[in-house]
Amino acid sequence: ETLGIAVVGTGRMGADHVRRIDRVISGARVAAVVDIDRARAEAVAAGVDGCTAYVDADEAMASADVDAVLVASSGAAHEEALLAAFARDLPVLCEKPLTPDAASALRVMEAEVALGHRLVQVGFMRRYDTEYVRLKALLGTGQLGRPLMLHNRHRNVASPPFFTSSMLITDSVAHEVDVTRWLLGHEISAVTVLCPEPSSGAPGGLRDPQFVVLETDGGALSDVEIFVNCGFGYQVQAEAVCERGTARIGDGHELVTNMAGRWGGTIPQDWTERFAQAYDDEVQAWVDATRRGEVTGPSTWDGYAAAAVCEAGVRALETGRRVEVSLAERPGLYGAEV
Ligand code: ISE
Repeated sequence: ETLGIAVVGTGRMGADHVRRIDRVISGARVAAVVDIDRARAEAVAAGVDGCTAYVDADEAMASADVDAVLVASSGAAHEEALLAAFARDLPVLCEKPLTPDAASALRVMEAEVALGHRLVQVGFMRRYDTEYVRLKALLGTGQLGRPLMLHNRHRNVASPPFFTSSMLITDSVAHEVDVTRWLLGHEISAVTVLCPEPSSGAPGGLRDPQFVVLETDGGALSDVEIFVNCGFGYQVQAEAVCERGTARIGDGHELVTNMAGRWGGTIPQDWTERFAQAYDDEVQAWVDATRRGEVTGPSTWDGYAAAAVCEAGVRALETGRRVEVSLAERPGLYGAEV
């Protein structure tokens, strides 16, 4: 049976997911869209057969057409939407961040644990990107030996007007926090943030770029250059340095052109382009698992751990100090694997 999905939030990511569910993936349809801006919800619903527009998420979730929820509203609105979905026992794909801070993420996790079964997959889409998947598989073979360091570069063309210095960590580096935990199978134990004199291309007062160092409980280091006003393109690169070799992804050398005395390629301009395949596979995997009655992929624990690390990161940015991460105990519901 086709899965009826309510998409909560019809901004950039929500609208892209509506298009994806409607036109790209199989086994699901967009039954409802929700937005506090009624006109925006109605405009999106008008483009999809059999889709109803709502202003209130709980009302959409009460509809008999809705079997599952995709939360793509702003991070601050996630907790309320998640708890509403829990009250109706509806499976959820929740865009990152799970919630904006560790305390609210912990509340969501405790509510899911009280239900006694998983309902949430967190939208850390890089875990579905074919390059990251290959890197993880290679590290898993042990051929390169034990990973010692990860070097990450994360560049955006320009930051949106509402971006703050701490959002470089909570909104952007959140992805490297997740891939570091996932690739290495370690938790992150401490964070240090160093900043050069900001780029003249950064909007007034924004600490951009930043250099973030993550220490893991498995004795590895992961550094992140986050630069959200680089101006030239969207780049996400990672290199694992291991005892017997290194492995690198994100160079974007798939298509190399020779022309007029130069060689080169093109750089994507944003994440919907760079991670299109990852998003498609992520949402398809979520739909397939949901139709089988399963919940897979990054969990509420992963969302909570990312929130706790990012919160420590923001304190490290503000104080200029190394800040240790303290995590709650990992509930049995989420198994033993990082
Ligand atoms: C945005 O929210 C994302 O999730 C993108 O993947 C990231 O590159 C960007 O920096 C964030 O603001």
